Amino acid sequence: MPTIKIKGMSCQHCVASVTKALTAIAGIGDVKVDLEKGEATFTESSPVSQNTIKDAITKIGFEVVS
Ligand SMILES: [Cu+2]
Repeated sequence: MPTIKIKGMSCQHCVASVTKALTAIAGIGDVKVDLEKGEATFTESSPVSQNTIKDAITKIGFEVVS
């Protein structure tokens, strides 16, 4: 299961925004965001490029750090 590190999340509202943004990407499902670790995990039903994910996160004001 892919895991990404996200910088800038501080509350459950951020978690909800990130979850929504990731879920909206075609091919990504079962998104789980861990606020304390600053991580998101998800499943891919089809390959999704790192850039697509980074763009979606950057667009809502956070940063993918790995
Ligand atoms: Cu927040």
